Amino acid sequence: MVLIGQVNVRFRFIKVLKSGHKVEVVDGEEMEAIRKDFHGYTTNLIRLTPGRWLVHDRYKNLANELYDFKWRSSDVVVMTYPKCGTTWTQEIVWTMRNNPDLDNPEGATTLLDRVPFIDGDMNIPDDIPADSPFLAMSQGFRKLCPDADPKDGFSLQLSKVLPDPRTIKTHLPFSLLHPSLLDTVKVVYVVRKPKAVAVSYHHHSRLFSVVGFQGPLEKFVKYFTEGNLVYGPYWVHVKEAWEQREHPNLHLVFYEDLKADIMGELRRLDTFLGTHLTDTQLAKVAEHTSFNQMKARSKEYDSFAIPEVIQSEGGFFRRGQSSDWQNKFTPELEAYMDAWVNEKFDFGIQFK
Ligand code: PPS
Repeated sequence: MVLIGQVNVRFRFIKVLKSGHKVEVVDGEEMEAIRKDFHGYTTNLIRLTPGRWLVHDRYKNLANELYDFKWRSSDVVVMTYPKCGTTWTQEIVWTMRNNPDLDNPEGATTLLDRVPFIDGDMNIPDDIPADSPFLAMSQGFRKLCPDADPKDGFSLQLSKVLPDPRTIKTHLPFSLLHPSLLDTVKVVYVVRKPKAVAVSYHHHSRLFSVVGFQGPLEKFVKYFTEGNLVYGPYWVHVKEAWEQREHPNLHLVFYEDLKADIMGELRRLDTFLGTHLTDTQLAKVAEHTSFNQMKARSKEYDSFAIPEVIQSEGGFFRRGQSSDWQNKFTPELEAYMDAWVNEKFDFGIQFK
């Protein structure tokens, strides 16, 4: 039995995945209790062990396909736990590789079409209406997969047919993907200070009705620190990447470094990606991917968000700062988080 927030949770074993993870479903009364906090969870959650990854029920049907996904050597994967700066980094990487002079018309298309979120389909509710703005959003999917049904998921289907060079986003940890991943593709892994991740994830979970979190930051932090949010324990996710940090195909980025020295970080990325861009091109990339510019041209991210939350707290592009968490944490909550960070992130990483 595991404690989720204030809820006692029992799991029911259902199958083993190709990755070797045991799938246990969280259902019945236990799931009902979680739904009291997360109003958008219309289907069950499942737990994958080892790792205690918490994912949506739909993941069990996608898991083996994601594990066996045919990566190409020219692929770049942007991997992060939610809210660490994925969207920013995927736009940086795509622009460096595909649009360094800002003259590629593709640069004006929806980011999710250019950089598919390969495991994103698990977040789409089964009962989503066919005319939902979310399903209508992917023009790239409609163009490249004209005969496919978006209700079968569009991110994975789009990822498969996207022409080279592909840049692909994932929130999955290394252990749920094929062990040969890093020997096949380049991976950019982004980490962010845990307090900032918690604040941003809390906002995200209130902003989107498919999550529908109801409650204050304190309650959300409890879920976060107990590893009981979708995508599971942050510290295990980061640890798996940290252990691979010497691998030549892994590039570790701190969100706070991107904020503090974007040109320095772009130069490091340029070396890693082998893009050979000039400083003039890198400066253009920095400007094009700045918070204000991305917010202004990515309105679709808020098309299925709750308007009242956008009004009071901001939309998907909320603050885009390193230290905004300081405005949200009480001294007590900060002390609790500091003790938790010291205990869980004991493998050498120093957050900025
Ligand atoms: S998601 O939903 O998991 O993919 O979210 P993710 O993109 O990983 O993280 C969202 C946070 O990143 C901020 N963001 C940016 N910061 C700086 N510059 C740019 N260009 C940028 N784009 C997105 C976004 O505002 C979220 O952070 P918070 O702190 O909530 O503002």
